[in-house]
Amino acid sequence: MSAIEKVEVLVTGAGRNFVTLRITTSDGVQGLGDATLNGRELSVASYLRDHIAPLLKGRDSTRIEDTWQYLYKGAYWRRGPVTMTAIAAVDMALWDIKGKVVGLPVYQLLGGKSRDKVLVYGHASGSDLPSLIDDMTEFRERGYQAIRAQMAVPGMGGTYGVRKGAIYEPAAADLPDEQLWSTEMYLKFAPDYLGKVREEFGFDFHLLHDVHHRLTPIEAARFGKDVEPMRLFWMEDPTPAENQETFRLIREHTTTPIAVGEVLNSIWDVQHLITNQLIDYVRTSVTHAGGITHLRRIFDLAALYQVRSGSHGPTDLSPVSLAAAVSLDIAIPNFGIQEHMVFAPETQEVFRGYPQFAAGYVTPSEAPGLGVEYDDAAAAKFPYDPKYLPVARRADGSLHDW
Ligand code: GCO
Ligand code: MG
Repeated sequence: MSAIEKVEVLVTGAGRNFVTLRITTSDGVQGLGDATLNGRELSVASYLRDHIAPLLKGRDSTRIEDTWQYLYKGAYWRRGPVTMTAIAAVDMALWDIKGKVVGLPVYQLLGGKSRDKVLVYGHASGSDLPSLIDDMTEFRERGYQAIRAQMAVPGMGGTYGVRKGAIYEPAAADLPDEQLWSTEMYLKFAPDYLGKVREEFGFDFHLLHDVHHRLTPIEAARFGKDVEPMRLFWMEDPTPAENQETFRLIREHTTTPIAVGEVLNSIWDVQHLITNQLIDYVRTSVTHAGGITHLRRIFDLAALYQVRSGSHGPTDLSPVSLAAAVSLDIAIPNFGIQEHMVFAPETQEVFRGYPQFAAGYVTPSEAPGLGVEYDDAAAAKFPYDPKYLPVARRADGSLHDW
């Protein structure tokens, strides 16, 4: 038996804040797991350090499923982003260790390749139409075959998904940024600029758009109908997903494909959406939805209903998360697309060996395990600095979903 000997929770602010779990076995094999929950990082660090690490010491590192069940059922309290992120980190680290022990990349342990490469989408954005078009041009030139387009709505200042310079969705120290939201203005401008993007670049690439939970079901239905001529690959998070049944109304009105899941954490959170075929893509992330073991279960359920994967993968998840997601993407039969962004230089300094982009696709590392290494000395240069995501308010001052 190769027992778990050491459990370390590593926190760094390398480009963004990241929490990484490192497990070392009695044979000296190390595994990494991503435990980053943007804006609430230290809650997961504490969950791991104070409540999970003592349970792991001495356990058989090869028993991945049993450890998952032990941590899930053993907590008594179920689900939720903090718990599921903590369990995910342990799960990824144990898959990483198993791969290293047998000398195979993790995707081989998941059944091997179902495809040669993993289609990814990049994020183009702009504060106005000319800058969005410029950014789209750049993504096209870099070889992206799928691009998400987001533009600031005039008069609304900054909004989600629009980069400020090189920084994506900058989180704020002290208090969250307050951003204005107007559904009326968004519904007026967004279909229009998505149409202009198609006019400019045509239809020989996939165009995606993130609504970021901002609309009511009937507004989302209207939006979906309005953008049908643009043939989106998907509209993402058209309405908040806590009430899964609410998607039926959107579904009944539009053929625009629907993607949901980045804020959801378990198979039960997406069960109704999937089994009623209310969505086309499930976007739960390997970090926030219980790791490789649990995300595989979600994708297998989805496959029965012709729902495909579309894993969440912004740069507020670490390169370990990307490596784990791509291990699944390459192996599962019902892969759809993978979100992809270029990590900040500081992040690249700390994490090495993660999947790299080439001509529209990424491929998993052939190194044993997940293939990612963590540089402690580099991480120490970037201390953790607490930050918050913004909040959104309507003109009357009331809070809207961000
Ligand atoms: C996406 C997301 C993210 C989230 C972010 C919050 O589609 O990539 O919407 O950008 O806003 O992950 O931390
Ligand atoms: Mg999103």
